[in-house]
Amino acid sequence: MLNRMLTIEIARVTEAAAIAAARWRGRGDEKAADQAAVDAMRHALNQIMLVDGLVVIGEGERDKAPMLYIGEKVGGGGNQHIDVALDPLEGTTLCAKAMPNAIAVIAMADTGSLLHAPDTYMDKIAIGGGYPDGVIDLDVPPEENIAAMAKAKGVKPSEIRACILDRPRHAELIAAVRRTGAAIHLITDGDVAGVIHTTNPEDTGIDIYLGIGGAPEGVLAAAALRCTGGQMQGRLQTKNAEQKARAAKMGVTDFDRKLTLHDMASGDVIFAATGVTNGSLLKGVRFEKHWTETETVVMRSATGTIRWIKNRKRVDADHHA
Ligand code: VTB
Repeated sequence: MLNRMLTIEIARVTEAAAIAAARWRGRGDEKAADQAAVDAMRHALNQIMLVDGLVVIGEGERDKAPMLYIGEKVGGGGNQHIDVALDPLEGTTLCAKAMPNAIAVIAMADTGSLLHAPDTYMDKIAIGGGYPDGVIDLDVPPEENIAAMAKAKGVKPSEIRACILDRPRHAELIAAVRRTGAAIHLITDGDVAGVIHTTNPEDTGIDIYLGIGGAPEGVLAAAALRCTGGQMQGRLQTKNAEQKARAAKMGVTDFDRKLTLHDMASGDVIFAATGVTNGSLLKGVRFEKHWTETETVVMRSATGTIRWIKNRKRVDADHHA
């Protein structure tokens, strides 16, 4: 069980990463934005004294990522043992180009309860809460998923709004969804936000997420859906020997398994995201003369609580973390 005090501690972590990244908004330098977010997130994580954490989804493998690599210990060495999945800047390109929906994101969970996803692709399907179990299925054609959802929602298929990453690999998927008459919100990047959008269709205008994106991002999104309710399935895309080897190294044995939400994130989970650029779920960081403002959402699976935290921080405060 996770100490609920972590719900405030976790917000400090994504706030710090988002503020650091936001200074690089619109400057065309993805690497610098990402590095700033990584540094700030790592620093903030290591200030959480109660946590003894292990990064299971991070910036990459140890030999490739100097900081927040998979296997890095984080926290102040306390007795709350947790696994951590993080993406200090999800949507580096969105941030570099000052486009919507770049976020700083992290999930904390009981040790052993997050899928150790390799850095490969994952086929994903997700919807928000309030639908009967099993209404969507990764293994049926998109037309059938849209039809089943529309029926469950009590609307026409043409009233369903899907979100899909705008990639050539999705040409067939996009055509199939269009045949149902559903509307498609194409995104250039940022499918963690894309999946989470399904959990708040009133605000985001998105009912279903479909398509292939990053596997680590899939686990982060699954952690959020564990808290908000909603359904999600995923399947790792390990097309060649190199990708299979990478997955095997992370402990995956059945490469083609259809992963449920609980396969990706089980146990007690806390999730947080802070907006870097403005988006439909979160506002981006605001830098004003005398203060900096952030908007964060913190979710907790144990109680199904979703908190939006607006933080205004005085620029001339005595103490800067
Ligand atoms: C997604 C998205 C990321 O990569 O996972 C996507 O969430 C998938 O990869 O923000 P491709 O870009 O190779 O299609 C990002 O867009 C960038 O990491």
